Amino acid sequence: MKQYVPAISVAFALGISLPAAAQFQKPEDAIKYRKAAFTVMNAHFGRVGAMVNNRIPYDAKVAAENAEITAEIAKLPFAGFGPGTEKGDTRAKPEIWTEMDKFRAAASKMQEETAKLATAAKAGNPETLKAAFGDAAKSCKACHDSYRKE
Ligand code: ASC
Repeated sequence: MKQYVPAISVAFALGISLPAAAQFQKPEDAIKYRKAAFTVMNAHFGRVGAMVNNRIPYDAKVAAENAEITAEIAKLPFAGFGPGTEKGDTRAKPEIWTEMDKFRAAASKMQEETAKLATAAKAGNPETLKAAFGDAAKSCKACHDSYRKE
């Protein structure tokens, strides 16, 4: 029998930083929460990507705002991967829960890279931003390749 454990204790157990206490009534709520966080992160990271790839004009202020939001939101989704949240409306692979240390390491790496992205964006140099964006995107992809279904 799987037992549902509130996100806050899971986050502490995993050593993942929670900027604010997220709490879920049911596993389905945790799944919705983590997906919502990834969706918001994608919108802001994508905005930075559009600049880096010259799809929209480079604007240092807009880049810095969006990179900052990306780095903040990056702290959120992993609270939603507690025990009991393996099944449901999710593309998360079961390996997440059998390789939780590796998953946690990949999550931390992405959090580090998005923090570096925010720092790079503040520096106001598009070339520096581009390099940091590439590193951050790699850290997203690494996790998707191992832990997300198509
Ligand atoms: C994005 C986004 C991702 C990553 C990934 C990088 O903009 O939504 O999931 O970049 O595609 O390879």
